[in-house]
Amino acid sequence: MSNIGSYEQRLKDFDWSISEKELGYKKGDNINIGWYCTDRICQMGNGDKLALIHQDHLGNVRNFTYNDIRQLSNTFAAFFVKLGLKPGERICIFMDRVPELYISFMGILKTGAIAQPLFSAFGDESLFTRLDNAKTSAILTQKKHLPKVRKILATLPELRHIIVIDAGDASLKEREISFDMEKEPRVDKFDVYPSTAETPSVLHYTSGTTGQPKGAQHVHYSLIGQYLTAKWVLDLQPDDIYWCNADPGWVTGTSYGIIGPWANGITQAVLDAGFNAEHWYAFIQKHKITVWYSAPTAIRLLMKEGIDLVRKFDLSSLRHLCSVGEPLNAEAVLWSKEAFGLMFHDTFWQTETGAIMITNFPGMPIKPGSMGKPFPGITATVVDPRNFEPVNNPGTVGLIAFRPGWPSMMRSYWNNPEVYKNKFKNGWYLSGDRASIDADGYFWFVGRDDDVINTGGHLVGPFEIESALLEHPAVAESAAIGKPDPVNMEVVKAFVALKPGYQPSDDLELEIMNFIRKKLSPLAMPQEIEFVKSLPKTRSGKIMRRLLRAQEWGEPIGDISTLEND
Ligand code: 6R9
Repeated sequence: MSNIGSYEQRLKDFDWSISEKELGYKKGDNINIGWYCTDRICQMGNGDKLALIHQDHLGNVRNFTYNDIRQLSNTFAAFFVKLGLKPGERICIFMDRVPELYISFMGILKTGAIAQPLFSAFGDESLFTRLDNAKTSAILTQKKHLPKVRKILATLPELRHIIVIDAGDASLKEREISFDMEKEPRVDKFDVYPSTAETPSVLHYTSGTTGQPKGAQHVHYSLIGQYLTAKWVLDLQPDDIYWCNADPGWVTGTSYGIIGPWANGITQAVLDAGFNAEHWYAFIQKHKITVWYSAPTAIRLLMKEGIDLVRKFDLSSLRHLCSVGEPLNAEAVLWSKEAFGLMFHDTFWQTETGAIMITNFPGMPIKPGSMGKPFPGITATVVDPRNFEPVNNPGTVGLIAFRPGWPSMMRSYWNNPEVYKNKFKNGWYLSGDRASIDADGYFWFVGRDDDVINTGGHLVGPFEIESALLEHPAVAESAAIGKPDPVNMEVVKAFVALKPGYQPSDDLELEIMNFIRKKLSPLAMPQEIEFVKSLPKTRSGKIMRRLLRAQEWGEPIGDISTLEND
């Protein structure tokens, strides 16, 4: 039996107080995510339970119990206080996925400071923009990333402390200080900052389509949403071994790679290594992963490696699979059923929403290619872009909109109230994505608003074109964009990366065109297919269609600081 039970019943009875009650929280109480994810689990008698199974890129495994992460996060917190860091100050986490990342995140929250996680793969410029924007006071990092911090230090006067977690004998410079979590005397008791619902917790940067990246500012009350969505959507149960393969530089890696599972007292496994299908399957097999939260880009890379590889491993521990970050094409859902005997459950949400908003719930019939239905307590619709009124017509495409007021919603964009205000129209929060809703209430993703193609006045979403392309056996990845056309304003152009064993050729292009002609309307048919080795993606695995588009139009490419380039 899944945690959510009957979706219909939950919809009827729903109130966020369900989550509050389970967490023992009442309006006006103190609520500190750091305490809830560590101390509370120990108080409930689970101090000896494994909180973190950590595997590094060499295959070394280290285990941490809830009591370990409670004490070690206290140790971090006490150190931050000793340094003079105050509640509300921003402390950046700039580390690979080492245990210190996960544990210091809790330590920061316990002091009332704001955690600012960033991808350790960022170069010095991307790092600078975000530290400068947030006026960050301290940064936690590893020796290997120190040169990037040193390079920008002179222009960051507010950055008082550079905390190096693995300095060893390395000689440190001005403002740098060593802190080795394992060597410090453990702090058993720490007075957790008495944060309340609206106390800021996490500052998560999202890459804007143009200009500066925006920092979505969250609060401790977000826990109410993250806890319950982790329980009902990811279906986390006491004996699960859960794996979220997202880096905490991306919101998925914090909301569901730290807070969600730990607030539920679940054992989670972390693999600090890049994508490699064989290593990933071996990781699932070794740790007997039961629940896996992944992303379409990763799933498509696994598909590219083929099903024979899957068969070399015993993956029978898997019980529930979820996906986020990009539209999950029907073909990928059907493939996962064949490969793992389980369908990936799509989940839709954003840095700004803080938690899952629309999803295929455990036990609910999945319509492959659909994102599913709103989480109970979330009022979701699609609105007409002209008047921001709900379209109320099955199949009509509009802008995905949510009624503000859910617990984990961002409270502002850091230093950017104007852009924040612009996200709201006619009483709705606008996600910036397009979708339609069918007669059964299932949401169908169309594309990001900026990525929609306008051909002769008709709007075509890239997802339907890409989904059709991905059904062809030669196609591993695809991106559809609008390219300039003197008659139709835009026509569709598709970029395609092929699976191993296929070579680009005119014949193959023709064959793919003929294949998709039967699936797409004439308007959505690409005029051109360009074969590429791979597609430009963000560090969170999102295809950067606007980069391909800008190249096609000869326009400036905008902010590409989150571009994956290794
Ligand atoms: C959690 C996260 C948000 C944007 C969002 C949309 C895209 C996310 C999706 C999806 C189609 C899904 N997106 N989930 N598109 N289907 N299931 O990804 O946050 O990095 O802020 O990105 O990602 O375009 O607006 P974030």
